[in-house]
Formats: sequence, structure tokens, C-alpha cells
Amino acid sequence: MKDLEYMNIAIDMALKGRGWTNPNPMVGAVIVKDDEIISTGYHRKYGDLHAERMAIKNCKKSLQGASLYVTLEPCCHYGLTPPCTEIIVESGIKRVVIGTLDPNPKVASKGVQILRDNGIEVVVGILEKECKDLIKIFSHYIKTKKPYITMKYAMTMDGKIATFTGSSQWITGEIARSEVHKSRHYYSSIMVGVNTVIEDDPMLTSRLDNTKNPIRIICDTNLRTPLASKIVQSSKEVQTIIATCELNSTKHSPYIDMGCEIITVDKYNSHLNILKLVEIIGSLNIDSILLEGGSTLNWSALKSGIVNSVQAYIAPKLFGGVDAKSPIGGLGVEFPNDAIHLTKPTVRFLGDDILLESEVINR
Ligand code: AOF
Ligand code: ZN
Repeated sequence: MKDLEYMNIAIDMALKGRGWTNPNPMVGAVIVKDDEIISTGYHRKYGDLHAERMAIKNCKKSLQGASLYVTLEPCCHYGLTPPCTEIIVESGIKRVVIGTLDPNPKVASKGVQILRDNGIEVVVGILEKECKDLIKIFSHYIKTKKPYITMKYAMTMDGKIATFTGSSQWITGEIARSEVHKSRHYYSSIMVGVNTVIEDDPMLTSRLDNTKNPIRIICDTNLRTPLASKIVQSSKEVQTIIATCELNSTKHSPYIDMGCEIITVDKYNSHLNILKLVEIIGSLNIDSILLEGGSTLNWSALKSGIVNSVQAYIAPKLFGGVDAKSPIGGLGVEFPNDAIHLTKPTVRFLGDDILLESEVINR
């Protein structure tokens, strides 16, 4: 009972690091002695002390005989920081309660083994599902080296992302839009197709306090991004990558002068090879992408099997119109049996709107 209570606090601690720790995990820790919390810690930002080390460092009381609650298995390798197992063993902590094992092959149960070999009692799997949820992006990235991709869109109840004139501001209300800005902080990057830049001229930044901006990635097969667009104009302040099949470097120069980075990718079926692009993005330490479409890019991404989850913001409105776009374009599937299936749906109410989230089953 108490184990659940303390692990819940460790989870709340972990969440304080959300958006700052990527590509490393959010981790939280609580130290308890004689039924009293004597210290807490969390991973504040990438490269900083791990949660366990911070909790140990923050502790003003003797750790002899104390219990450590930590959402992720303590590490046992030298990375940016020394192994947490070392300091735990030296500290006098006698019991370690772990939310979930570390999927990092350098740790993967070896941390638990080292603690046990040193006479520490270890319990694994307290609030495991919740602790696994905390590291969803990290787990995917550490195992595949490819970014975790969430496709996000806002639509009306009749499935339209714009009216027949192309107008889309706004579909959802303020509360839902503020949630989108939070997501932009949680993900390392945000990706759009060039048509979205041409039609909407968005900034794609997070406009909330104490948040960071995602790296903006534009998929632009033929390098048509307008130099006058807000994204290009602000690319010295917010990191911006244009992915293109245009190889002529003199055409790249004006964008580079403005502060953009250019990634060249080969073509696949007359479009930019999105699978290749995702591999390159992964190699740049970018662990996650919030894919904000539009409909052509959304379909290419889905068809290539790179989308991990979908966030559909749904507004209680109807636009109608055969020419009004829906979130996913392209050709689509031929038969209902060919549908892309999703699983583990969750629903949240955000003012008048709802957010339906679900994970893609990649077969
Ligand atoms: C974190 N924060 O609180 C814990 C982590 O490169 P390093 O030294 O920061 O090590 C990163 C690895 O350490 C990470 O992949 C994960 O396996 C493990 N645990 N990482 O960033 C933490 N506990
Ligand atoms: Zn560690």
C-alpha cells in the first residue's frame, strides 16, 4: 500500500522533467526512512544528475537503512554521468523499489542484479504501467534509434480540418490549443509538409511559459518553402530543418543564410523518402516528432509505418463540403479490412472539445 503511495510521488517528481530530458527518460525518486519522506529528486534536464543521485545528494539525513523509490531501474553504466548503482550501494540504502526495468541494453536488469549482489532488497514492477508510460518515447528510441512519432490533428465532428476555402483558424477552443502547445514542449521536434507552410504560415512554437520550442522540420520535396515565411524568418531563434530532394546547393544558400539547416534525402515514388528521413532525424539525437501534417504528409507517414500514435482533437462543429479536407489524404486503403488499426484509446475533455489518443498497431 505504502509502496504505491511513494511510487506515485516518484511519478509526480518524474513529470517535472517532462520535455527537458529528451532523448533521455523522465525519472523520479523518493527516499523514505521510518515511514517519512526524507528526500526527493528527479531528472531535471538532459545531461544533469539522474533522479536517484539528485535524491541522494539532496538528502540531509542519514541514508542508513532507508528505502529508495525510483520510477526506472537505476543505471549501472558510465554515460554522461557515473552509475547510480554505485552511489546507492555506498549510501547505505537497504531497499530499492523500482517502477519498471530500463529498456536501455546497457542497463536492462543488470542494475537490479548489481543491487541484489550487494545485499540490497529490490522490488520491481510497482505501478509498472504508469512508469512505462513515462518512458514511452525513451523506450522506442533506445531500442530502434528512430524517433517516436505522434500524428496530431484538429478536426470537426464531420472529420474536416478546414472549410472548403482552406480556412482552419480555429477549429478547437483555447483549452485544447493550449494542450497542443504543451505537446510541442514534450516532443523534441515538430514536422509539417511544405503545403502547410505555404497555406497557413505557422510558427510551430510553444507559446506557454517555461517551455521549450521543438525543432521545426519541414518536408519539402522540391524546396518550395517561402523565404518570407514566419518559420524561415525566425530560424535563427528556433532551430529549423528543411528536408528536401533538391540537391542544387546554390538553391540551399538563401535558406542557410537565414539560419535553416538543410537535409537532403532521396526520392521514393516521386516523394521525399520519409523512412530515410526518419532514420537521419534519429541519428541527430532527436527522439520524437509531433507530426502536424497536412493530409498528404500524414498519409505518406502512415503508409510508411512510421507513426506510433495519433492524437485527434475533435470539436463539436460541422463544416460539410466535399472539398473540405480531412486529416489524412493520399489514396487511402481500398477495403475496410485494410484499415490501419489503433489500440489503447484514451479520451480527455478539454473545454468543449475532446482529445482522443490511440496507439498505432504496426503490423
Ligand atoms: C537519465 N536520468 O534519472 C536515469 C537514467 O548518459 P547518461 O549518463 O545520462 O545516462 C543515460 C541513461 O541512464 C539512460 O539511457 C537510462 O538508461 C539511464 N537512467 N537516465 O537520463 C535518470 N535514471
Ligand atoms: Zn543513473
